[in-house]
Amino acid sequence: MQRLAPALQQDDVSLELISLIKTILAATKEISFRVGQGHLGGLLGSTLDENIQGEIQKKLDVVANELFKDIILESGFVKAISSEEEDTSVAGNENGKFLVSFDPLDGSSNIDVNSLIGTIFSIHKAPKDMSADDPDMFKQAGHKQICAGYVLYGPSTMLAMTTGKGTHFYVLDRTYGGYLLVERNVQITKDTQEFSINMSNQRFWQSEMKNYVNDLLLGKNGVRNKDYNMRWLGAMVGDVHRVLCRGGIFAYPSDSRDVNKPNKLRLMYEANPMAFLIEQAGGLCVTREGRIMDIEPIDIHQRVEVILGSINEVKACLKYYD
Ligand code: AHM
Ligand code: MG
Repeated sequence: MQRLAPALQQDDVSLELISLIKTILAATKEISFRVGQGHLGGLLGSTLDENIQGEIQKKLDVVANELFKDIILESGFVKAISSEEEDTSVAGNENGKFLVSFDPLDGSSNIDVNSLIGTIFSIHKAPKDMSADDPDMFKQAGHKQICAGYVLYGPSTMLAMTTGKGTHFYVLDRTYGGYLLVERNVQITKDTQEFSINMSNQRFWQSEMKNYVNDLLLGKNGVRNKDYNMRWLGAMVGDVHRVLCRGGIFAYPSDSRDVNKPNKLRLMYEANPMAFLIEQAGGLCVTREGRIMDIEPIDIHQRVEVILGSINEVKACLKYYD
């Protein structure tokens, strides 16, 4: 099996970007170890602090964020980072060529129940003419990403990553201490009979999404003429991984639970990196209004509706909004 650096060279990735990716992955190896310690590591449970989004931080959220931030900033490769757990961007090396946005531990509610969690990251080029402490550097659309990926801390620690030449899977080999390529050019099936949505929010959805999901539930007895299965892990990183592996549709639609917060998922470090991975695997990632990666960001922590997965199923869903 191919090691990471040669696999990336095959995709024509620059040596500087390979070095940054290796740095990011060094941090994920450390997080993987801490996650695996579970109760023994003394890091389960919550802190008393809230992040900028008003969510109580788990102890492991904070530790993963500090690890990720420190390792990446110390490398000197990045001009700044932004994170789900940081109020605003954090300046790095003024001459750094890259910007990294990340969710250090996605699926935080799974931490204390020993279920799936992961780290999501997105890399952009740093503008040369802006200062390292200017958060506006991050206001770049998803289609300008040069690399995106996630590491899933599951039964095996897996990396899904793209640099724009297909989406590839790697597994952390603990005997060798690095990630090995296990699947090149992952392709999402065009059709599916599996959907992933938090059904408990159904009464808060707009009528289009209600109608679409109702038709899925009717199965062979309805207009879709096939039966569907449902899965919801409570961790986007796990749900998206399943979609990449065997197809499916994953949606976190806008809802009316809180008028000040119609969307849950964050554009910069959840939706955009997943969109890059999904599109590179032949899938679609959209809101009702269009492609996620074409959204011009206005804020580091902005939230967005997400509908992603198998191309024909996402298109079928969008028809309800016509
Ligand atoms: P987090 O980054 O704080 O863990 O929140 C994001 C997560 C996603 O991973 C997941 O799809 C969603 O929130 C789950 O939401 P819900 O609480 O509705 O199940
Ligand atoms: Mg998250």
